[in-house]
Amino acid sequence: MLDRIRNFAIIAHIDHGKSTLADRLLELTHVVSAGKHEEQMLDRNPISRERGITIKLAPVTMEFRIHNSKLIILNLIDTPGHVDFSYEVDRTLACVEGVVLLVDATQGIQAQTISNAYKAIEKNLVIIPVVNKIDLPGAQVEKVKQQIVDFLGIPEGDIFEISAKTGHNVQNLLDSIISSVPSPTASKEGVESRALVFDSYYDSHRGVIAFVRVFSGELKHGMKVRLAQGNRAFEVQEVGIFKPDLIPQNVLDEGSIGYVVTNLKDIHEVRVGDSIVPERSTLPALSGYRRVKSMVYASVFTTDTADYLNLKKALEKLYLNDSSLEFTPIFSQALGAGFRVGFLGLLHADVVRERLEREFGLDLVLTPPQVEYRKEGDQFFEPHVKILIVVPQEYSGPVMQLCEKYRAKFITMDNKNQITVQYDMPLSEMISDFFDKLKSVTSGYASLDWEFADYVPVKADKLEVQLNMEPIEEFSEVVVQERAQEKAIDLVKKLKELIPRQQYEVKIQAKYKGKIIASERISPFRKNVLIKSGKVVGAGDVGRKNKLLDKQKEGKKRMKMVGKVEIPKEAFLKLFNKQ
Ligand SMILES: Nc1nc2c(ncn2[C@@H]2O[C@H](COP(=O)(O)OP(=O)(O)OP(=O)(O)O)[C@@H](O)[C@H]2O)c(=O)[nH]1
Ligand SMILES: [Mg+2]
Repeated sequence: MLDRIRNFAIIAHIDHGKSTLADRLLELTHVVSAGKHEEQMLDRNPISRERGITIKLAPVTMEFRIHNSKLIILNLIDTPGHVDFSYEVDRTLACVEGVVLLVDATQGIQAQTISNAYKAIEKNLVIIPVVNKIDLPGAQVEKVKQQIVDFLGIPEGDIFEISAKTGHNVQNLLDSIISSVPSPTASKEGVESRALVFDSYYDSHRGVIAFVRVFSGELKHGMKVRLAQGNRAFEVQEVGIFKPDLIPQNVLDEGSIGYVVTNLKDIHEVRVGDSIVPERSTLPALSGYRRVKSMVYASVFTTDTADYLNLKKALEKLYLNDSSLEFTPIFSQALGAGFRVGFLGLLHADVVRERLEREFGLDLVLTPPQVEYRKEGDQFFEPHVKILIVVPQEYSGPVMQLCEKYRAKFITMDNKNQITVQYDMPLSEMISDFFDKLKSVTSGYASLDWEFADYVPVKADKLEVQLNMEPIEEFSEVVVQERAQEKAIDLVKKLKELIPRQQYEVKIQAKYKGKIIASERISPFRKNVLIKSGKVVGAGDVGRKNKLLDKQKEGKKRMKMVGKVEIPKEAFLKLFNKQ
């Protein structure tokens, strides 16, 4: 049975055509008919579809008969290319024996091509290199093949040239997947069942559904099992495979990829990376994954404070299908009750915000994503990341100059067809406008990959914003010393623009390490709604006069008292969006 199974993934840099290739493979194996499905059909989340990017791994089982002989079962997992979702790639690679490494013929090797290929190499997976999009007029097939030869050290003849769009040469690639991806290795005789959980989601009718790769033994309906690490027992309600919808099966055999309906009600009990073993088994868990960790944090409030509970419910619901989301309740004097939410990166933050607003109809105020500083005694520590930039040689100078400006330290450089350069950079710098600047100094050619490196001691402190001597938490944040002055000046200037005149003078000050390092003032002003263009309106007409005064009152309701200063809610939105 094992020799009929092939488990493989498609990996690549973002947009190089993974999901499009998956479409063609699904057609060739008759899971779907050509022209009868949406493009990139494995991208099922509406935001994924709209933005044209994959944000979740997607498994699917196909069957294929080679040359009228035996039936082969192909388990494909499509992966996201964007760096924020690289954890999905890690999880996928623990379940397969081989990968198709796609490279876009118009782009060449880019940052996630390299980082994802390294992950596959580390796991000793068979790599099938493929140049995609050869149908495009801008395709540079020979040049890109040479890049792959230099990078992987393989003969040029091993590289496939395909068009995932037209399907050109995809049949040959499929044959090669079957012939060169090894079957799963058989476990020793008599070893008990053990399956790795590589993903899970919550179904309101059937409880948690775990995605598994069976490494030994089998799983079937009615088996009494438990989660090896979570130590939670349950009875298997159903097993099945992805087509890509869930299709029940009698049994999930050794080597296969499928799902298990657990009937457990709490997604936290079925942690990704845990193993399912027989209830009485003493087998340890399979080696799982490093834990995901939030990299950037934003405070999230609803514009209407009455919506707080809806926000809470929405976050809890999203969490059921996105265990990388992390949130804790917070309270702001001006913005009310909210949450501090941790994300994998800026794109993840943006996708979550959009889902909260659209799927749950919420209107939100989000502070700009920030990194989390740690403090031991007086010493601050900030997170650093290792970044990898891939860029054509002629841009290496500007790229290196740019990195220096963002407090980055050079690690290494590799100079073959293109430059790949590594830096150690504070995460706070990377999530500022670094990527935009990188794109602009390289005419869009540079690509960037990053991973968390370490917490590093840094001179930093809280930059405290005061309005009329009162500290305002909402505008204050930890800032490194090198950036304190520019940040302070920028912040007080913006606040001066956004805070309307009050009936008394407002002093805006930024305090850092006990000193005021920037300040502005807003002179007092009394807005008289009864005077318009110098003329008194509504004179004599009491009704009109009251209406105007009521309107002013209404407006006041939308104001937030921050300390003793009234600030319109829009000011927060504008400030947070501009930063
Ligand atoms: N002309 C042409 N376009 C292609 C080909 N393969 C993919 N594309 C297009 O490239 C774009 C990206 O394709 P996707 O399949 O979504 O890429 P992906 O690698 O899955 O992207 P992520 O999952 O977001 O990393 C889409 O507009 C595809 O239609 C190809 O062989 N030729
Ligand atoms: Mg995709």
